Amino acid sequence: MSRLIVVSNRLPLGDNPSGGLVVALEDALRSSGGVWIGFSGEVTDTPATTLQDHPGAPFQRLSFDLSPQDHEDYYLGYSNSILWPLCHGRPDLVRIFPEYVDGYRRVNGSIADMMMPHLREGDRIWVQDYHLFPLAAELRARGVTAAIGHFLHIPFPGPADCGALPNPEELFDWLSHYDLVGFQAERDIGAFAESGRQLSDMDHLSDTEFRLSGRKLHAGAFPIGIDAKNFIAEAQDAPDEDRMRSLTGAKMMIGVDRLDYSKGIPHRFRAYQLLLEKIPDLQEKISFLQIAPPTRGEVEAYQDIREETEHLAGRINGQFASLNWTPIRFIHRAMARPVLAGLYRQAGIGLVTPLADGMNLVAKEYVAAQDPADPGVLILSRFAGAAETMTEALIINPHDPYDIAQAMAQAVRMSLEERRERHAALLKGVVEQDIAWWSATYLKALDAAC
Ligand code: GDG
Repeated sequence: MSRLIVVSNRLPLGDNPSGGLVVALEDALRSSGGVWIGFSGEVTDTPATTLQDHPGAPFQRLSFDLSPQDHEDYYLGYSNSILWPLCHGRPDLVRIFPEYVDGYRRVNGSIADMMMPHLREGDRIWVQDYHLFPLAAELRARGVTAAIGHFLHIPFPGPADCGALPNPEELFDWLSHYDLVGFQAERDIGAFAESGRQLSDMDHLSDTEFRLSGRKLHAGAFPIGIDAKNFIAEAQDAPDEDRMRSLTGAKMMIGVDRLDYSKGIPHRFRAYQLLLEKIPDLQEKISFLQIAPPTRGEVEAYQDIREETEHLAGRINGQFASLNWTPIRFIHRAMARPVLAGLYRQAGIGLVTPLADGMNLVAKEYVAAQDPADPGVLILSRFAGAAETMTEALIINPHDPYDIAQAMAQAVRMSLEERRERHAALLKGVVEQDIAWWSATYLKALDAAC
């Protein structure tokens, strides 16, 4: 079997992997051998690269630091102030500076330089996510002929958003050097096909084959999953947080998201406010726990979303709280994974309302964590990639507070029989298309594409 080279923005450096994606990529590396390459997380004036053996496994980890300038231009700049907002339909939040484009090209070129001595004949290279679009082009320019695949974890932008890039033609040129481009959902292939048709010389050869800048490119949808078996076990073993229940005596609704403007957190707060106004009987019978750990705090748009969210939570609590009931608890820090699993299990409603999202793993974790005998109800945005497969959830339009509030009321009142039916169907999908399925399916398609 040929070796696997994984490149991702962040390299997990601990000895005990956490999170389904890390486990899956490590498993793939373990069975084929190879190297995992990524940013160490260190921003320093004297950036270094470090090669380490992975303890007890036949692969190595190659990490690189970033200079403050590269971190600003490549990571905070082009990746998170241009690509992220555009891929999530927020051109109003884009900040374009020529240094960002240069920095993005520069860092991808340096990563390619750094990789060259570690590549061998017959390797397969799997590039993860939007930070690294130019990597295949950079490697090809250095003579690499290996199979190179890309997987995009976030939505692919449609023509209007793609057109707001400072360099839309270059994006398609970068992509043309991959053998396989993987997306989360069918809708992303549609957006890719349409944007490519309008903004580049791309020809559509078949449902999954395109010709771009004279090269043939395969595209496919590979919906990412979670480490379902482990997550189910973790939720079953989680200590029952009786404290939560006795504090509220109410049905708990949970939201878990990085505090990102794409996740629709203020929209769901407003919907909850509407619910409490329109159906006062539900006051004190429902409570909302929102966990939203901080992320990318250096980017202005993230400071704004924090202020908006805290303000709304305060206003709703001020309007409705009583001596023994707090309508919203908003926690702006990360919880340990087992605690999270236990909280999902206790929550009668899982609220996942992004305005745009590649997949959304929280939706899958919530389903996996439920007690099948008495499961909770998932409310899911139609704009999450997960909505393509998780059709038994209550699917809502996250821009419409009436629609979300109506789904909340429906969830509170849903019969046990209906909850069980919906949950059984959802769980089947989550278990069958788990993270191991995802990586195996992608790598098989990469082999086939070459
Ligand atoms: C990107 C795409 C795509 C959250 N808070 C805590 C915590 N989390 C964990 C969740 C979940 C993960 O973080 C978030 O995953 P999502 O999929 O919801 O969203 P993104 O971070 O935006 O991920 C997304 C994903 O990539 C994979 O391809 O699905 O669309 O945007 O696992 O549980 N974990 C812990 N404490 C927290 O407080 N331990």
